[in-house]
Amino acid sequence: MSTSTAASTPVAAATAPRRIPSSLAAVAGIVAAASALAVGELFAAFVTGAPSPVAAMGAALIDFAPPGSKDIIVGLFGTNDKPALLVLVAVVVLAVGAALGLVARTRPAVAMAGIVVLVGVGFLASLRLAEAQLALVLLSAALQAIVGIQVLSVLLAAAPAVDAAGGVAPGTGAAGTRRGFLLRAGGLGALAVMGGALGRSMVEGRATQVATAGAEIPQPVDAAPTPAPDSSFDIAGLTPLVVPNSSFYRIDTALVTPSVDVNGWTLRVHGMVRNEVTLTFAQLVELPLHEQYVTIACVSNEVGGQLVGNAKWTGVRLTDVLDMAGVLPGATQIVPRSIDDWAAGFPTEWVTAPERPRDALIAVKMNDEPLPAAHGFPARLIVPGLYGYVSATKWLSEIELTTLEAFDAYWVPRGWAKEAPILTQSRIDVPARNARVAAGPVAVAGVAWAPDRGISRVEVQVDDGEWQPATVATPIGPQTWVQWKLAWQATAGDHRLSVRATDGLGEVQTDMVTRPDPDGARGYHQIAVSVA
Ligand SMILES: Nc1nc2c(c(=O)[nH]1)N[C@H]1C(S)=C(S)[C@@H](COP(=O)(O)O)O[C@H]1N2
Ligand SMILES: [Mo]
Repeated sequence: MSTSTAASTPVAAATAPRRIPSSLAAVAGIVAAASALAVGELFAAFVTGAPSPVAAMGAALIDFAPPGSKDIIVGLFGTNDKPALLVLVAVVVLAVGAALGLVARTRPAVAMAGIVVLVGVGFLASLRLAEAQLALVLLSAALQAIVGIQVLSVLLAAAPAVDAAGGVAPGTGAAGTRRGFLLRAGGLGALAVMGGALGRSMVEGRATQVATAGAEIPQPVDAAPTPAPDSSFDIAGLTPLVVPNSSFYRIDTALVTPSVDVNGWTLRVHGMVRNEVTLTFAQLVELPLHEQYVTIACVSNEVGGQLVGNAKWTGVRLTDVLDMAGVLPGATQIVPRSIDDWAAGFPTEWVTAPERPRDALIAVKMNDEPLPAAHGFPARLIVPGLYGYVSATKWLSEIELTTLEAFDAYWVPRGWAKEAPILTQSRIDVPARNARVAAGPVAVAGVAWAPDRGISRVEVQVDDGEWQPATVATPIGPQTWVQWKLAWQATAGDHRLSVRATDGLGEVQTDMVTRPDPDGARGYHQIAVSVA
């Protein structure tokens, strides 16, 4: 009979399992996951109180990361660790989406449940954040799940099915063509990418807008003098004495830069004090404003690294605010916390000891501008001589007086030292590492720092030769770095340059090499140079 082949085909289709090709199923899953992510980002962009699920998952990753992995993240990605982490989270989510697409070929219900679980992870991560409001986070998660499930169903229905032999199974009714599937998947995928990117850029953009608005800051009572001409050298490639805000290093755990409305902002001083004090921004900046140059550094900075910078800071003396509250005897630790609940912690003695008082500032300006959002708007702490993680809280919201035993700052239980004064370090900026230079006089120059002991000497060694004294520029003060330079008579061949500094107390920088954890990297910065 002429119908024999037509009649046999449905039988074959019914016995051999018909499936969507795995590549298309994976694409369907990826597009579904991307759509759910995009909904989450857009929701976060328009509704405060529902944080970005991608950022929330990244934050959870940072928080649950084992000690030392901050180094790995910073090391791998430099100061671009945040975007890289967000990309990593998104890639993992899309990979899970692809897997769910494959599962959906045989067990659609399990795949749909998988999407709910995936959205649920973002939901739980979001709830950990300070700005999260349960109802809004729940609403966002519900929308993400609905959209994810819808997109997956639509794409699966649009995909062509194949029989066991790989041929397209005819007479399957709902199943579509490869072309139709790809058009739908491409369209929905493009929408998801555009929506997600728009949401992301809106979330990031908001942080910078708020920061530039509405902060009236009076003039300081003692303006820091402009550094004298002899405090810096004019050498191409040498780090500027004062680092501009736009190129200042940035380190923090905040995946989304906190955007603080200065009008609602307060600083609360509490704990072991006679009277708790709460100041609005206007009340804070009515107190005498002081100005000083201070070099701050990150404990994660490798020898020769860039996680250190010097700026002019304007702010209220920490001790003025502490005096308003009246610190009780026995309050051995100062714990400054941020609006995103990050905390530093350092000995009260560091800023109050009469024999060595350090002018710690509650800074509101950086290089004559209101603090940039990335550097802690509207107020942060700057404590001369201590690494950032124990002292330099950005987006400051409260200062608690407690004991050293009662509380450990954020990074301490994660494997970093409880007390962390900045180690003496020096760096060669020019010539660049592995540079090729012509024989004859070559300018060697860099920076050296030991806040707040100051730098008394910098020496350079060529290969295994004598240590030669470098010319040190006039320091602005003991709490800032100095530039140094040396005219080197370079001879042909490959050479190694080393640098070492001596602090203001006469102590030579140690050559004992250590890793950054737990209390800062030690050792001399050395570079290779070839001279022709
Ligand atoms: N709120 C908050 N403040 C913070 C941090 C943080 O993670 N959160 N990181 C600290 C660390 S480790 C350093 S080194 C300095 C860096 O300051 P900067 O980004 O302005 O250079 O900020 C400190 N203040
Ligand atoms: Mo740091």
